[in-house]
Amino acid sequence: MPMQLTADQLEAYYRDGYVVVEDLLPPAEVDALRERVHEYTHGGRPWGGIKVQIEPRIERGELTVAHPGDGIRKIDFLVQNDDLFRKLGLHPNIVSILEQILGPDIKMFRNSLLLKPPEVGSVKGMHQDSPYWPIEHMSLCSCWFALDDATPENGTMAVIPGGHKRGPLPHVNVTDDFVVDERYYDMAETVVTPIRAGGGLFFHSLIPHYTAPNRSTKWRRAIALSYMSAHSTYTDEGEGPVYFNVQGQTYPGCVR
Ligand SMILES: O=C(O)CCC(=O)C(=O)O
Repeated sequence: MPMQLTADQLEAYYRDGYVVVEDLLPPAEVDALRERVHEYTHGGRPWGGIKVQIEPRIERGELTVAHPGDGIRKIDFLVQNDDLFRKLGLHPNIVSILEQILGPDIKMFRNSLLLKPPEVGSVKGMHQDSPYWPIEHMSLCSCWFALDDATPENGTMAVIPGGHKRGPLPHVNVTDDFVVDERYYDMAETVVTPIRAGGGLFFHSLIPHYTAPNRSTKWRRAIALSYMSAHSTYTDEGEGPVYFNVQGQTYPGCVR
């Protein structure tokens, strides 16, 4: 039987905007995913349709690393282009939890492997996801899946419990980032969420969250798998992209 949230966990998700679920995948499968990431970053595995972003300080020449793979910050579209990551994005344990939250018709909005190399990975400032995304209703759900033990030292996720109920907050541009205006939250409200490799943080697209820099000597690799109900609508110009279908049907006038 695939994993399910208990009634208490589901209530916590609605109340707090997040829930941590450990042991979504057995260790051998997490090892295989880590090995696959290493093949892309350090082993010369062809990128295919995968999109890569480098740490901005490295791009600007402010920081150098021994190997180019040590400076990668983000890799998009692995679920669409890599067999192991597609299996993860469609994993029954993840999808059955999403079905409890989003209902039976589910599309993937994005998947981004987020890398914080040791002593290089930088901060991702306090933000909500929905203000970045052209999707209504603003109630997408992401599973931030930890490929390494994610700790306060290496930059695990930190959230403001219940902050999703404040609605979309004003964001401002700062160097290399787009963050919630500091007048709208207090850092004392944040809760840091350690997660073991193989576990995930399920979180609402309006919850304010951030990750600290990686100040440790260990990698922090995680993949953000973001899903939406197929009843969602696309709010930018045009019809929008055809999103990766996770399960169920598409509805007229809704995301394709
Ligand atoms: O993993 C990170 O460092 C940031 C993740 C994040 O902010 C997100 O998935 O929305």
